Amino acid sequence: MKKMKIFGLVLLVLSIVILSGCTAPQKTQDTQYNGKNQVKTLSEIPDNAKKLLGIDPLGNDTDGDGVDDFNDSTPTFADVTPQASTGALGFRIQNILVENNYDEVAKKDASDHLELVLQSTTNKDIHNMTAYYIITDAKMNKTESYIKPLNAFVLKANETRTIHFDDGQMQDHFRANPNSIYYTTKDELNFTVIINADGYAAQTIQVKKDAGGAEVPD
Ligand SMILES: [Ca+2]
Ligand SMILES: [Ca+2]
Repeated sequence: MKKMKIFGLVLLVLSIVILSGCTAPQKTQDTQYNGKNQVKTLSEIPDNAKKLLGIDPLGNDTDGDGVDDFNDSTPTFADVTPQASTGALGFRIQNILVENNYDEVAKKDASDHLELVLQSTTNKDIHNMTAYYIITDAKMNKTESYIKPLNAFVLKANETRTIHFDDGQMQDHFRANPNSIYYTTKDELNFTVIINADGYAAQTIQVKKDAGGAEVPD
């Protein structure tokens, strides 16, 4: 599938999803069609088709590698590996959680999601942090990876703060792909997370999500 243009995959899925008006689309170029029931833009792909494709219905570049989903042959795998930031130690990843079902800050239940506790070790605020995480399902032999700039996030001097990857609706929460294997499989998953910050040494952590898991608060 990784070798297959998503455009081709879109057509395959749409042929399943769109059962009416079966006029065969005429391909005019790699990313566009003309005529009835023909996809012209990424926004025209139905959400249920995006689910089958495993991409984020709210985003145009699910994996954050700069290539929009429509033209990305690997829409859930960042083809560009971010260069690790270098410099003095400015922060640590104090903890990583993948099955926590309670949000201490919001004080309410939460579905399984990726969660990191970042600890500043400097007396300066740290801006421009980026998360890069890789999820591997050995059973399915499938790997996804995502580049997520932590927009507007500042790790203040000497503070410890938790960031979440979920629906991204609250402060310090960032959007994760809801159609990721994180949510669509109960296989054991292995995570590697790298946090980059301009001027500071990149930090890496790994964690395993047990098979089964819990996709709803427990
Ligand atoms: Ca992409
Ligand atoms: Ca990609």
